[in-house]
Amino acid sequence: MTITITAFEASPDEGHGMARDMPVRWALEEAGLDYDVRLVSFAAMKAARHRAIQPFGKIPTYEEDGLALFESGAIVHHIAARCRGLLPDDADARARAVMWMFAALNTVEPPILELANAKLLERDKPWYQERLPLVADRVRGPLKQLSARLGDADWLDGAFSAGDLMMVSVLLRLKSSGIVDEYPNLAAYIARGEARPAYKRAFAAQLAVNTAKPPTG
Ligand code: GTB
Repeated sequence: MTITITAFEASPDEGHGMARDMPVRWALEEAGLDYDVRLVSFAAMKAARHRAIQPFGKIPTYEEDGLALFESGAIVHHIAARCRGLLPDDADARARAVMWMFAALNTVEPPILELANAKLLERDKPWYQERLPLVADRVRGPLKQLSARLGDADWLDGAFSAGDLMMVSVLLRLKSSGIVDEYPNLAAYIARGEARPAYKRAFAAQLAVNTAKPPTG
């Protein structure tokens, strides 16, 4: 079985781990699965060959024998469901781990994306400075509640799971904003995720793509 994922040929963040191939790589590393990476340009992402797999013209995708998937959350779930270590054996604990994956993507991430989009797309608007604190406060709502739920635990529900993998991946987007530092237990939670050997291997692999020198001659 050969697994192939897609990633940016040249990531806008130059390999700082913000693109969504990162949680997929991290899950594959946690699972101990070998994988190939097909690097795609923005033009290739919008071409029919790629859209046949990813109808929205984005990365990442995942191909394995006859199976082709898109959506990073679905890909991470697929990887987690077929290996040990990312989803608990106990059926109830497994359902809760999947619940945390959805909470990361459906509850915690939307205001974080809104903040990122405001900073990226609205900076030149006359109302930008007035709106920004409102958008940032919408990020704080779920963070406050997540912080209260995590308390002084290492992970969200017992052992590290795909739920933590997705939650840490989502929270990492906030790192440069400083907002997460307002919640020291969440900052420590992110640091625990980043300290995992599998995370480090995944990060190094995507950084290498973006720092590789173009071939000479
Ligand atoms: N819901 C989909 C998923 O989870 O797989 C979203 C996929 C998605 O948004 N992919 C982005 C993409 O392909 C890359 S990750 N964009 C290209 C396009 O739309 O043309 C989003 C992203 C991109 C760049 C940064 N960055 O530079 O910091 C961060 C996040």
